Amino acid sequence: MSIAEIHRLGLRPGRAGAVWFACCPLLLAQWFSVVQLHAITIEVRRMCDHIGVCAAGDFFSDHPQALDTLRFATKAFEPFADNLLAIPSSPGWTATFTNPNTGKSASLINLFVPSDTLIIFAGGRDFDTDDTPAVNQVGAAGPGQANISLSRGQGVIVGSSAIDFSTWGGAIAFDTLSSGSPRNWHFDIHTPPAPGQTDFLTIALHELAHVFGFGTAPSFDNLVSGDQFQGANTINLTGSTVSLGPNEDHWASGTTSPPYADPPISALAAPLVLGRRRVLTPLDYAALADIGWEVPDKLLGLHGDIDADGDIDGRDFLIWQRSVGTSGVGLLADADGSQMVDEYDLWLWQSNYGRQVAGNQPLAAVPEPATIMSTGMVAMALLACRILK
Ligand SMILES: [Ca+2]
Ligand SMILES: [Ca+2]
Ligand SMILES: [Ca+2]
Ligand SMILES: [Ca+2]
Ligand SMILES: [Zn+2]
Repeated sequence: MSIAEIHRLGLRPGRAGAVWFACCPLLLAQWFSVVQLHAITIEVRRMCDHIGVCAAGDFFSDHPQALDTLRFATKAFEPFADNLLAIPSSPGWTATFTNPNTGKSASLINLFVPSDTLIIFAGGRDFDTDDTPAVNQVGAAGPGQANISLSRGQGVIVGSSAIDFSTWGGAIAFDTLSSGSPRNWHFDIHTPPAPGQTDFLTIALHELAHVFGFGTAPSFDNLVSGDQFQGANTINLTGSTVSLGPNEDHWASGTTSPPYADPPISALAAPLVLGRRRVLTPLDYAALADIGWEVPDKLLGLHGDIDADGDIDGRDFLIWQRSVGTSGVGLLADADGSQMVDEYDLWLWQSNYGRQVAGNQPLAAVPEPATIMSTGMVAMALLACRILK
């Protein structure tokens, strides 16, 4: 089994894998039976590893949890079913990107990029040194550039007729200092940030969306008219065009997503607020579909509603519990359409627990509160098995 396949399963060699095996031995047989899946792989490389110096003062060295949380965030994009051609190392090409540790341009000769894979270089720096006066920026990212066509089989991706998007990958950077002191990052994926903390998962999801072309791709720009985004999937979800903020590269401040009764604010509605978690909503996925990504239908509706009855409750969890570890097409408990039932589906369920679709009429036979509580406790126990320390 290749490292790429291990990464898709959210398992990594070494201690984290050993924790999983100890908790869940029955999953092993299913784990090894995983075959060809139609999804993409995102390979995260620490910039400090790339240059060979990971030491104190480097963002990812100073924050050992950051890499696991960033890799978790990439799972929000890995269900995309695009077929991306490999970029061989032979043609003599140059990849360029913004070095996340310095803000300066960096280049690589003949980077090999496997099929259906994006490579993202990750690092950190103090953005206050980039901007005068300081604007309290917490992250930055963008797709990589190249001196060759990067369409990777996705058709027209540049210019005024671009209707799709592709890239070899890109770079993502996180802020190290806030007014000269270490920024108070929150890395845990299962708990919200405390007041004043910067939620790493929120920023990672936001910045990764920029790598995937939100606000950065020609196919995004081609769907902007005035300050309105007018992609077909977006209009289908919201019933109208959606307002963008200044520079037309984020949603307008406070933009929420259907179809929830209590609609959440998107992680792509700048500015992001300290002490809050924002994740990708159906609206964000609709825009990513509009700019050319093959987004599973499940991500365009209520997230975590495994039995598709309009709410996220204990019943959804019980279905997940019965099929965790399985893979294939059309699995009910595969909440994100990744063709695997895994801990990311559980996280989608957990982080949307209690929500329901707008106008939903609760069914008569709702679980008793005690049942819900015990279900939640089971979920937490399973999560404890899987949290990668
Ligand atoms: Ca800073
Ligand atoms: Ca595409
Ligand atoms: Ca449900
Ligand atoms: Ca899944
Ligand atoms: Zn942004």
